[in-house]
Amino acid sequence: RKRNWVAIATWRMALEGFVQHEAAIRDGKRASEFIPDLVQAVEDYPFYKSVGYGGLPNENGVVQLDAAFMDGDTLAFGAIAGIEDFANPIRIAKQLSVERYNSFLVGEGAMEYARNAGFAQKPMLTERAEKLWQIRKRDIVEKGLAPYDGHDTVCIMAQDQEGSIVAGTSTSGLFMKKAGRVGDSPISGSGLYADSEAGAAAATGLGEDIMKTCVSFQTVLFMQAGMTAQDAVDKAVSQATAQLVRHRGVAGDISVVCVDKDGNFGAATNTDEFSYVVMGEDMRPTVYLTDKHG
Ligand code: SD4
Repeated sequence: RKRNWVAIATWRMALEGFVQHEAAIRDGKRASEFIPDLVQAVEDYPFYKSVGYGGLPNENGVVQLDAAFMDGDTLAFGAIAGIEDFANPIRIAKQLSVERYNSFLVGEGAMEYARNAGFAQKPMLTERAEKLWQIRKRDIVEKGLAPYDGHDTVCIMAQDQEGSIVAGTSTSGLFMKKAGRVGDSPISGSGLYADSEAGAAAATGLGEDIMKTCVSFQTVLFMQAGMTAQDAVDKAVSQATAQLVRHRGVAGDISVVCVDKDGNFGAATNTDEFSYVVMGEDMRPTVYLTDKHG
């Protein structure tokens, strides 16, 4: 046993997956194996509107999903974007992470790869998501509502007993996004980053602003420089927010979770409410809430 065990996930919706897979994790399952399991639990759940099955569709009424996987032992990184009708984007991202080339595929090419590799296909638009899409379309016209709203990416990361630090993300992106729009979630350093020598971080919020600030990479760099998880994430989120405000006058929602190699976790947000799930050595997943005041 080399290091302290710790896992953290964005949003309360990750909780059931932790409970479901707790026994296998307790038995010593490695992070590279259970991170996809935990992400898949969220992808499979039909009532989470922002990830996987039941995720909200784009402007054209089509569900397009982004996902990424990073293994901090080898820096293996795999991602897909704009994929339609595959049940578990995280599994495809994980498989791509071991490819020497072509580790990030989008759209048609990603789907061709996934079909050839035999990944499970499934119509991902649910009746409920379609109904919400119809309502939103009407509201945008009648009430002048902004299309982009209602988006919660799942990001899960852990350090296991051997000291491997692994992270995964999966999302349907922004509701009513343009066809082909890619968010931060599958982009290294923006949506996630993991390095077993330092720690891991991942983000949820307005992808367009997260990409502008590479906030996940910044959080890991702060940990690499010796900051604890919480100090690193506090500084990275406030710095990114201030940078956006300075340059653009406004900053979108940014929430980040992280773990450091000493088994500490951290979470920070520039929003009014951000929930996350933490599991430590006691193997009891717990939901926490934070806000922009810490
Ligand atoms: C995106 N960051 O595609 C994602 C959406 C999200 O909480 O996380 N929302 O921009």
